[in-house]
Amino acid sequence: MGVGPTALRWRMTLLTLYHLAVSHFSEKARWALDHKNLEYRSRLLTPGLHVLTTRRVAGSRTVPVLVDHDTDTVLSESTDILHYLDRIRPDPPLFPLDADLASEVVEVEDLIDTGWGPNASAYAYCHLTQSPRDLRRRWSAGLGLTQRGLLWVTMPIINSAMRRLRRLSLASAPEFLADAMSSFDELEGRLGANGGEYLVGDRFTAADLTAGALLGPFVGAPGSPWAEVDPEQTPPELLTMKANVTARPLGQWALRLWQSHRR
Ligand SMILES: N[C@@H](CCC(=O)N[C@@H](CS)C(=O)NCC(=O)O)C(=O)O
Repeated sequence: MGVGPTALRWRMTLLTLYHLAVSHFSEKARWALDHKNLEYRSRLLTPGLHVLTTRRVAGSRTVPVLVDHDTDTVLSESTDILHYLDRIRPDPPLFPLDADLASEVVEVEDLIDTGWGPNASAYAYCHLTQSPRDLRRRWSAGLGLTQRGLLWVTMPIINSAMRRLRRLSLASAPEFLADAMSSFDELEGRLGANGGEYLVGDRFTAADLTAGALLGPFVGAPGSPWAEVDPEQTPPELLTMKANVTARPLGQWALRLWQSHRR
């Protein structure tokens, strides 16, 4: 039996990425893989039900998860994925060779990952979970028919579980926003102090990639999974946040980064 070009390509692909279309941490891993020009097999999961897969594959709850079948490596933290990709494909580097610059990159990346990332997302979901129907429509992007059906059935349970587990409510929203914006201010200060082109040093690093990916949903960058969001089905609070973020130097910078550095 002959082997077609598709089958050949699958057999040569040694990396698999488990991810969610609208997840900004997943975007961080996708951006890194594309930046390194690495081919990978994409496993797009169904939101909520993704845990069944991530627990089985990586013993963890969140996406992204990267598997390198060649070395039997399983990674379930986006930062570990970036470091790993730098090891297996050093060029172009994401972490500088200079030790001082590298530790600054790690520090800024951590600020984005733990400050901006989860708080901005929690703020968005405080509002998005008010309307499970609109959220389901948003989450359906990129999914096949079966996955959409599963989402349709499970959405009410997932929506209320998310609200309970992540303390998402209209009352908790302002605190998440304040925490997100304090990291945003700090990042913007660092960008300005470094000359306005890159967050650390004088070239693109993991810090810039992380900021670009995690700011993606909040600037609605053209070409990103968040570009096509319908303003009619978006809570006004999120439209206001997007307007505020994109009016600021860091938001403008993120939009430029998507144009100049996102393959
Ligand atoms: N520290 C993790 C955070 C990943 C994360 O929070 N992923 C979110 C999507 S953006 C997720 O999987 N949420 C679903 C869940 O918590 O069950 C990383 O850097 O990879």
